Amino acid sequence: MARIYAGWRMNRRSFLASAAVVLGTQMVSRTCPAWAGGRTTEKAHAHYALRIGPCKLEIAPGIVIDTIGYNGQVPGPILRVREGVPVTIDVMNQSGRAEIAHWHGLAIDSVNDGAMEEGLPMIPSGGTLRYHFTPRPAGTRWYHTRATAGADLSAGGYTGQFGFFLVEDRHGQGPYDPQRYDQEVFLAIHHWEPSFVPMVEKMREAFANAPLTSGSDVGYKYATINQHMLGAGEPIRVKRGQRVLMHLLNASGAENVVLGLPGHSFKVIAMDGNPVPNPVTVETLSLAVAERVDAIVERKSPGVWVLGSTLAKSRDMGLGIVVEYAGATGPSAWHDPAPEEWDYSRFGSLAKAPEPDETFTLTFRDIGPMNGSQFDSWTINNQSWSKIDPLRVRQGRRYRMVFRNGSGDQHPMHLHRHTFEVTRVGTKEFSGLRKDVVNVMPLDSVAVDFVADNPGDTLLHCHQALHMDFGFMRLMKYVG
Ligand SMILES: [Cu+2]
Repeated sequence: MARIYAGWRMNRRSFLASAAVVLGTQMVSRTCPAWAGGRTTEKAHAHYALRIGPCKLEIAPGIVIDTIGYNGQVPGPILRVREGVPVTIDVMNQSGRAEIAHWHGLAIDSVNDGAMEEGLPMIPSGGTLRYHFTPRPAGTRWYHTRATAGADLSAGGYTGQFGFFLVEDRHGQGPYDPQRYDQEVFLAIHHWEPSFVPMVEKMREAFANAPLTSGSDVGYKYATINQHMLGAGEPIRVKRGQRVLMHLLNASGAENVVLGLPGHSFKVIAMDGNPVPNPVTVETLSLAVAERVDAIVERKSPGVWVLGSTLAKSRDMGLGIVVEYAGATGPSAWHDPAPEEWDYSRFGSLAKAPEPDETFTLTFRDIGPMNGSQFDSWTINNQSWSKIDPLRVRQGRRYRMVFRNGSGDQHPMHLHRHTFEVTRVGTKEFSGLRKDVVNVMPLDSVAVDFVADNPGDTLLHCHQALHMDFGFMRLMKYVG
């Protein structure tokens, strides 16, 4: 079975180079080399090394991005670990500024989680930090920087510091049954060269080209899937009848996306790495910042197609990748899919979730620019980070958080160190959809339930960098 980062050609030399970096050999590169394939390991490794450093990324002929990546490559190497088997990761910071790496979607302790708000100091430039933890639960997780960018759009989540972190189950499988697919590809989305765009312009543009897919004050010049802009990298090569498991990750700093693939549909089997109760087939996939979708695509329409953004402007920016059937030739084709509303409830179960022991109602508001910033500040119940009271929970109790979006922006809400269950979107109640990020649409409300089962300080925040960095965070503390 092929298991590759789509769009990358793997050869033995580059594979060995990658393996050497992973093992800690000094192979410092200032350019981002062609992706060495996802197979940094065939089985669970006990020890990884990641080097954070500057690199140049040629996303299309003549278009070179200066950024910061892991091990001189973007995306970073796919880390494959096994649930329950301890892993050590040495993170060496050669970026020239303080950094921190976060393991997203894992139920680990506060110190190793990789968030300074939970107590882990930043790694100074020139320093190395050893993380040590036992990964769980199994599923498609990821890792990324948690450095604050603020108004510096060349830092933090705007850089190339992201990669897949796959937690195989205890049998070394998966995270999904390999009988269900013939080929596995990893697709990480990112946007490049951000710049400040006043919100009013974004709104005007959005209304002219529905649906609203961003509420960001940031515009971009380019977008990539893995290392390349649409058409610039190797296509995903498929054969008729193949079932391809796509692991999709929105690793953008501040941009939500909607994707389509003409002539095909996506059977969604997992969200944020957790199998969904109801694997529905859809025409388009919505991925807010930090969300993952694992979907099986059955290859039934021979040709050369674009898997890409449903917005023409975003595809022009590069947001897509070519899918090429064996024997097919010619330019890649795009057709607009029928409009489809992204509805989390379709993937859940109709059974009602148990009542929580306690409910927190959290209202989000935009309070406009503060302290001379060009970017708006954000509040949760009228308080902003860091002057905000923590939520207090007791171990073993079940909690509900009701997110009430009092703004015109979308907010991908992320809870660290826990998996929550989405139990209501708007007026639709459901259960069983386990996630670590949920996107709350403008003026909508969403309820998520979780069991306080992992003591230690825990960060709750919007994953949109411009919101997170301007007040939209709150700590949860275990008490009693
Ligand atoms: Cu937000």
